[in-house]
Amino acid sequence: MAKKQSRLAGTVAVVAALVAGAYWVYTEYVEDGSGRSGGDLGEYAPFTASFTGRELVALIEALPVAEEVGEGYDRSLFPHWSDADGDGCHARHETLLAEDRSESLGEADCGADMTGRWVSMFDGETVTEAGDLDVDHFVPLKEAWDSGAHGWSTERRESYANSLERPWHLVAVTASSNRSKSDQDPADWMPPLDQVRCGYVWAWVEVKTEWDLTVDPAEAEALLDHAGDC
Ligand SMILES: [Ca+2]
Ligand SMILES: [Ca+2]
Repeated sequence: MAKKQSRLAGTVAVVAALVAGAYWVYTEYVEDGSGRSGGDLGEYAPFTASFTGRELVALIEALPVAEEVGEGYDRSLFPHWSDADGDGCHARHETLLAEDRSESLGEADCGADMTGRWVSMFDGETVTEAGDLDVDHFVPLKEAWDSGAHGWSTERRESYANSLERPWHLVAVTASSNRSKSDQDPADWMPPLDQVRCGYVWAWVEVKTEWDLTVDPAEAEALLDHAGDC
């Protein structure tokens, strides 16, 4: 009888250890953020991203914090839209071609009246007429100006305004969501679609990092706040 009880106790202890181990792995996974990093982003965004919450925090903390300039901006200081590769299709239209999901558009269709299928990452809406989309500068031109681009040459500002190298630099979104964002940073505006919030913060930080832009104190705090949920 005593032997049977001790065998039972041993089994209980092994099961308890397994449960505790599984719980530890689970919480590490969730706290790490790796469970959400890629998420559903590809369904909504024209790019995918792979990062942990900790990596995102490290990227934010590496950005220099500085007050914004707040004066001197004019949209015309960032010439756009340009056709850098001279193929007759400018950056707005190149972005629309690249982000089309209908797979029916080719270079020959480049133009203002394209019909295809786009998913607007800020609000998740599907759009079929190019005219209903704005091509958004992920980090708005005024935000870029205020956080470093005021010191750039016109050529560099033109490169920034028309950059096609990263699929998150310019994104086609519904005109209404782009106008609600306007030139605000994540301290004042985040996309209404919950699923893309971590990816939104990540892409924002990528642009700021790549282009040597600063973050203002309120923006840094907001970015870290949001990253805490990723
Ligand atoms: Ca082109
Ligand atoms: Ca800012």
